[in-house]
Amino acid sequence: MLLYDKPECPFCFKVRIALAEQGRSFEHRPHDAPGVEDERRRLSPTGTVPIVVLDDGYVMTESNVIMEYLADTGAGLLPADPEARATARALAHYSDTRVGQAVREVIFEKRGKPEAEWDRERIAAGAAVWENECLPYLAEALAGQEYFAGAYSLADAALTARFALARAYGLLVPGGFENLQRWYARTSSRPSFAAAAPPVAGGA
Ligand SMILES: N[C@@H](CCC(=O)N[C@@H](CS)C(=O)NCC(=O)O)C(=O)O
Repeated sequence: MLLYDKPECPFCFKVRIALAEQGRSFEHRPHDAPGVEDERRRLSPTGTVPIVVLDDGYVMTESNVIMEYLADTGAGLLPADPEARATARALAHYSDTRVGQAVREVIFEKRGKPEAEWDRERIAAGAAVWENECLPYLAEALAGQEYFAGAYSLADAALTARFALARAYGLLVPGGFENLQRWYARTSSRPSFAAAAPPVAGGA
């Protein structure tokens, strides 16, 4: 299996977590290596990463298609119960959409810019959605459980990637969300996190 990816891309990060959860080995093709941009455009209609090329040459684009393929062909990413599977998929979708939008506002504003040039209003808007919408919703979704769909699932992989990137750019989980703090400590201490995290989130 060959993975085209970008270290800080949250969609790639969650796929790397899922691959590590399943103990799959893969060859890595960084998005900016020489010639890779042309390959990406040939393999994917949008040119975005992640892209997976299986050993038989089959090409998959879109992170959620890849996550579902991994869940279909390996263990540990979707529970057996149909309602728990629906929960996992719904939370993975929420991670890609609402959580992603909030975190992106902060990251895109801060990354590579001197602090003096940050647009504080944009950062505050992202932080407000994170703290006032995303964290309350997720704390309730997690209530009484160790992982979002009961057992570890692709929802945890997706949210772990978002939370790690959020944290790297100063969006923390404050007091009042203790179950999310404990969940993050739990999920980020799994070996898959160390295997998949980009340097900005403490990885190699
Ligand atoms: N819907 C896509 C989104 C993937 C995406 O937006 N990837 C970004 C990086 S985070 C990308 O490849 N952008 C083009 C580029 O970096 O050249 C998915 O889930 O795979």
